Amino acid sequence: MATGSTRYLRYILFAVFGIAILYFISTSSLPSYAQPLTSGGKFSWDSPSDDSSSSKPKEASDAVSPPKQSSPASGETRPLQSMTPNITPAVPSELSPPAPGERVNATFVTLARNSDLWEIARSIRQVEDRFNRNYNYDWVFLNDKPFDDQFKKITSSLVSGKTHYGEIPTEHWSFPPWIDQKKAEAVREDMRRRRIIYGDSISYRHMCRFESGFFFRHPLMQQFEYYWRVEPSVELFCDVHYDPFRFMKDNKKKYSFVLSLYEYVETIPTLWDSVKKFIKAHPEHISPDNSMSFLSDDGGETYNKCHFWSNFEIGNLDWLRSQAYQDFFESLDKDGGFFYERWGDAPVHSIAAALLLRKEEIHFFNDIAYYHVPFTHCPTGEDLRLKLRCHCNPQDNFDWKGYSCTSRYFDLNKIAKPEGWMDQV
Ligand SMILES: Nc1nc2c(ncn2[C@@H]2O[C@H](COP(=O)(O)OP(=O)(O)OP(=O)(O)O)[C@@H](O)[C@H]2O)c(=O)[nH]1
Ligand SMILES: [Mg+2]
Repeated sequence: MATGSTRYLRYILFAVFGIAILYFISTSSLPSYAQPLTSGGKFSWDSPSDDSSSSKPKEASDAVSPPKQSSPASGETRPLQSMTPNITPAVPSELSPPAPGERVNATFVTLARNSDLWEIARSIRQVEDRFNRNYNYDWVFLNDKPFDDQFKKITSSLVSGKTHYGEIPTEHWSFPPWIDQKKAEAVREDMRRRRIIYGDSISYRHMCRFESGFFFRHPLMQQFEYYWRVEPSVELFCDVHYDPFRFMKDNKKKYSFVLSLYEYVETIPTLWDSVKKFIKAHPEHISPDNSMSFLSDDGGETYNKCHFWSNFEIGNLDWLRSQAYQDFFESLDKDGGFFYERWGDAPVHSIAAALLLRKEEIHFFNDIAYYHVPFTHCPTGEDLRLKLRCHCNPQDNFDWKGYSCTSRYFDLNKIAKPEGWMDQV
């Protein structure tokens, strides 16, 4: 019996000893800075007070560098030991302070469907982060159907200025009475067979006609003088460090672009005939200092298909509402090419800008870095890209590639191309 109890006592002693060893190993293997966490104390930036903390791993001390502002607000210097971090997350209660200077009477404008919500949200976020959070310009959203509450809720939370939501009147988003519906349908069927992009789409045609002739006439747009068009899924790669609307106004610019290219010929076979008809009928609207050589290589006989890419535009609304532009649009619209072919708003705006405006009224924004699938405008010039904190790859810049018309624009305006352009050809 006595031998038995000695054995039990020995087992118990071994067990206690084992547990004590395990406890010792487990606690001593924790780094010293973790002690307060495991002991239930509060997390602290306390500085090492003795030599034992010099065993603190390097990475950890780098990762948790103390806050820069170590003095209390009163200006007293607290002992290092009592420095604790402010671990309560700061509530971002304020927007960035507005940039100084007077605002222009201008707005962003977006045509979108409710289903475009998350794609336009991405665009807005970029425009706000790179520019508008400091300028707080309004944003007009237009749709052929009513915007739903979700669309309004999300977009209004993202825009720092006021948001406006408008429905497009039916007359601006339907077949005009002079269009032969049977003929238009046959064209769509033919384009579908020939696999022309958007060739069989009715809504795409309404969209192009609306952007060509009506968005600037919408009641919500009437109050504004300048617009900046933003489409879903676009990107801005650099800070916009000044107000482009102010630039446009102060320099009497009417139209601007960042990307230019050649139009897909199958979509505009008779557009130039229609333009020539307009030029003949309204010579009074053609600017004496126009940019015809951007559009044509033979003095206006044929169209070279060059156009400014209109998914990005900053422009003057009064110009689009002018008699000259109205006559231009109406003349083209009567010829029916929006439905009998698939005329895009990009060549329509571009041809108007090139013919009705003086050369210096058109501006190329090298410093606004932009992407709309599949093309990128990344500013030429490393100094500029660094200064504007750009995150685009200069190799992606489309400006000086063979399918861009921007080089032609520089040549006709006798503007020196930015340094480094040759490396991107
Ligand atoms: N409300 C509304 N907006 C539309 C409709 N179709 C296109 N849009 C908008 O019109 C703009 C152009 O349409 P996208 O689908 O982006 O056309 P895209 O593919 O960029 O066209 P390309 O520039 O020719 O390549 C975008 O802002 C769209 O949100 C439509 O049926 N209804
Ligand atoms: Mg688009």
